[in-house]
Amino acid sequence: MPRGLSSVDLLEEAYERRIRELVESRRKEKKVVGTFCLYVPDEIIFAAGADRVILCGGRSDTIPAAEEFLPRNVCPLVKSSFGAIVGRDREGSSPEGPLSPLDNPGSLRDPGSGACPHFSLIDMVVAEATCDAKKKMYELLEEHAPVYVLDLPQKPDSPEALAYFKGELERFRAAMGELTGTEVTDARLKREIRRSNETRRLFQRLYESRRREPPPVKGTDVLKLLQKQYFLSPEELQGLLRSACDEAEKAAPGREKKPRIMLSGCPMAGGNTKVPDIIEDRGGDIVVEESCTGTRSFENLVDEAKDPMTALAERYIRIPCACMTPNKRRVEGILEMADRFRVDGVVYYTLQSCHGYNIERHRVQKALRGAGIPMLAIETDYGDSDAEQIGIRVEAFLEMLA
Ligand code: BJ8
Repeated sequence: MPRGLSSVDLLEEAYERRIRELVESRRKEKKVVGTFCLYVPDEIIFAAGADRVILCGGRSDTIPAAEEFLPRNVCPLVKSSFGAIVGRDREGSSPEGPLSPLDNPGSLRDPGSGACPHFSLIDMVVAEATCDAKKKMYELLEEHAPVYVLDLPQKPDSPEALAYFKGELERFRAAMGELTGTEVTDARLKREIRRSNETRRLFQRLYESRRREPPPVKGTDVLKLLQKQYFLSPEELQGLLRSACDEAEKAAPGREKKPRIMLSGCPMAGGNTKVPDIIEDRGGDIVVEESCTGTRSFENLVDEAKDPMTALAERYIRIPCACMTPNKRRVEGILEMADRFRVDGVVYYTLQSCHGYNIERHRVQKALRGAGIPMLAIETDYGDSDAEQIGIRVEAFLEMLA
């Protein structure tokens, strides 16, 4: 049976340290930006001397506040994120404990937007033009913080796409320099590219260990590292990843053979572990996650030998998000990973009202069927009302694979 990673136990401590560090940074007037998506290159933010936290919400208790502004049939990730920002009077109501780990970080900023501890620390939201729900939510967010929107080509494979995206990244580079007063030079970018590539290599090393049969680590532990990666400083994250890799590589081989599962689909923001918990509780081994809280966050390094802006544009435009069209490289990637991780079955996970990933399910299913790999589709939200029913379906799927 895969062991729990003891490195994961250090995550909470690291997270608290990070919040204190950000509060301190703010006191010293260091700029902090909040992001919601992998298409925003960290390298440019860090090269400008700013800090970055991700603002994606994975909890259900912030959704009612959002529904005062957003239609109910918007995806839970958008509602949870927005609700955490506009939420009022809900402090301490989370099953995970108080919303703010510090006494009152909200006092550093607009106290009316204090439900999300990260939001109270940021100077600017760096948004991106991905799905409609996010794009329109960002417009409402402008009432709470300055918002910069990074545009993206919608057809990443078209001949003009790369040049357009590179131009957008140049504009973003200038905007970040203006925010912090630090010029984003090529030398600073190259240093940050090397640092981010190192983090990507460590994730790749950790995933490499999961190819073993049976895998040496629990998928839910790896997911926690993936979820918290966007809150930690690069140094703190790299330290945790190194010890996780060492632990995984030294772990004694387990004996129990369980169905090897790939999770594929929507990201699972911090606080959202419902489906992976069910899969592992019911007897599956999650060995790889094809999502933005998975391989999409670290696959493909930035080419360190090239001009940094070209190399960044080339790497980031290849992220196979379902917001893009066509998105063949996502399907190809799923098949390649299913083979490399010797996957027995795929759990295709989507959030309700996420049209991109829900519609793309058809293509993924067809490709997997062609490769003889069974797939179970689960469309859900952040609530627990369907947990039992999902459990029954997952159990039947795992029995079929065993
Ligand atoms: S690169 S997956 S992080 S956009 S789940 S809000 S797509 S309706 S989160 Fe994403 Fe960037 Fe793409 Fe990754 Fe919309 Fe779907 Fe909701 Fe989503």
